[in-house]
This record gives sequence, structure tokens and C-alpha cells, in this order.
Amino acid sequence: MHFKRQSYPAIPAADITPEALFRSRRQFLRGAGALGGTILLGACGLGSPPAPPAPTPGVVAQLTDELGDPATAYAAVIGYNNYYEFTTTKEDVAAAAANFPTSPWEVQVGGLVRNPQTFAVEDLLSRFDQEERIYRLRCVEGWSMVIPWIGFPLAALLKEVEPLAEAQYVRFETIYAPDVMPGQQSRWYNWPYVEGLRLDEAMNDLTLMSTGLYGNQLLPQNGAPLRLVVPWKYGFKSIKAIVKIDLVETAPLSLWMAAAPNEYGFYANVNPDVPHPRWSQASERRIGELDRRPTLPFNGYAEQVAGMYAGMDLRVFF
Ligand SMILES: Nc1nc2c(c(=O)[nH]1)N[C@H]1C(S)=C(S)[C@@H](COP(=O)(O)O)O[C@H]1N2
Ligand SMILES: [Mo]
Repeated sequence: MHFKRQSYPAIPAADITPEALFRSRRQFLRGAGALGGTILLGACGLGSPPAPPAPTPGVVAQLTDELGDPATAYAAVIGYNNYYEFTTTKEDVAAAAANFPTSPWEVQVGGLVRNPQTFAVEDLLSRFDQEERIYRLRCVEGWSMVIPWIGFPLAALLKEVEPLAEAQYVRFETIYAPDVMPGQQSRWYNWPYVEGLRLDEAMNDLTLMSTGLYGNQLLPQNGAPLRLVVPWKYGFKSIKAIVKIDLVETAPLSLWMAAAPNEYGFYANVNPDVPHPRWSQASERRIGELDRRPTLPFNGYAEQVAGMYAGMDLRVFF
């Protein structure tokens, strides 16, 4: 999979991956089947893409976020997942989602826009430069990972459809396919999964449409072929398997807000000072570490995003 390595936020110069290491990683990526700037999505016809080989140990161990913390083990990133459409048991998601068909796939982008469009995933991969972004992912349940995502800024996609002046929010919808997503047969939730962002949040440069991770295309359990990544918000905002994106006038009602409005707000910014009604958010368990570590405001991205919430009471707008 072809992508531009770009650490964001910037990594101090001393920590940049040495060129030799970068080259050996590129060779691995080529060996893994990357070709001509696009992913081989659908290379095997309908159905899921083949599972990629695990990244070469010793190479990926060098990946760190801009705070210097190492990327979480690949096995955990693809083996410990939240994806209620399949199962609520994190260790079982990968197997339950293994045969989920992710190609062909289209995403409809419309609503309050001048130029509504439907994009095939292949179009998104060729039209927008794919970048690697190493981000922290903080789940509201109190665990976290560091994940080297691949994708492109959501802003680039939104600019293509030309939002109208009335558009203030963006609404995202996951595919509805109860035949192949057994969790969607559960009546506990309002399917399909829906999430939303304010337009300025959606346009923020940190907000990524992800198509891959660890140098490979996304696997079904991580939301293939297209999922959102909003690193300063709790993980549930990072909606998987997106088929519809609409520009709208008012804040969308998410699946989690509908299910438990007192527990899950629209903003869901990572905030150690605002506990979830049933547990504290002051600390977290980084997957692969023994001790808990303190949770950072906005998951460590305050410098990039806090300005968007100036003057708001973050206990009210939780
Ligand atoms: N459609 C959909 N998207 C989803 C979820 C889900 O159940 N369904 N779970 C969310 C939660 S709670 C988290 S923490 C992240 C987990 O992403 P990962 O499994 O890729 O680490 O996905 C989010 N996106
Ligand atoms: Mo989560």
C-alpha cells in the first residue's frame, strides 16, 4: 500500500525513523502486495481481501507517536476490537468479521452540499494522497492503543462535495447488513451505527478517513474498507464501515446517544476531568503495559483542537 510517511503532530527530528529502516519497511510493503499507488482491494473478486502478513518485527517496533510512545503490537490492534455489529466480545471480533465482504464498496456523500457524489473506495485511494498518521486511540472503557493509521484528511473529501453555508454538522452512517452483521439483529441498539461531528471538527487536519493501518489495507475488524479516526475523542466516535456521509444543519443523534443519553454525549472529547457516570476517566490502561497511565486532556491533542471549544463548558457539552 502506497502512502507518505508523515508524523502528525510532528515528531522531534532526533526521533525520525532512519532512512535505512524506512527503506527496509518499504521493501516489506512492496512484498506485501502494494502496487502502483493503490491497494489491491477486491483483487480476489467479491468478498474480503486476504489477510496481510504481520509486519516484520523489529521494523515496526521503531514506530512511535509524537510523545515517544511505541505503537501497540499489531496482534492487539487487529485482535482486540470493539465492533458491536459482530460481537461485544473484543477478542472474538476478528473471527466474527473475517468473512465480511468489503469490496465492492461505495460511500455516498451528500446532504447540504453543492456537489453530492458517490465514491468507490478505489476512487478515494487514487484521488487522495494516503498518509501514515500515528495516533493514540482512547476507548471510553478506559484502555488505549497507539495505531499507525493510513488514510487521508476528511477535509479533502468534504471540499470535493462543496458544503453549503447551512451545513453545520457531518453525519456518518455504517452499512446496514444484518444478514452478515449478526449484532445488528439485536434490538438493544438503533441500527445502523451513526456518528457525528461539528463541521469545524470534521475539517480539522487531525480528522482522518482511514483506509489502512500498519502499512496494510484495513481488515474487517478495524472497519474496512473505510472508517473515521478522530484521535482526540473517545474511540466510539471513530465509526467503522462507512457507507454514507451527510452534511446536515443540526447535531446528529448517534447510536450511543440514543442508547444512553446520560452516558454518551455528542462531543465525547477525551477528558480526564469529566467521569463517565459509571467509571472515572482520569487514567487508562495502554494495551501492552502493566500500570495505568494518566489520561491527557483531548487525548494529548489539546494544542491542535482545544481552540475549537473555547468558552464551552465541557461538563455540559460532554
Ligand atoms: N460501526 C461501528 N464503529 C465503531 C464501533 C462499533 O461497534 N461499530 N466501536 C467503536 C469503539 S467503542 C471503538 S473503541 C473503536 C475501536 O476501533 P478498533 O477496533 O479499530 O481499535 O471503534 C469504534 N467504531
Ligand atoms: Mo470504545
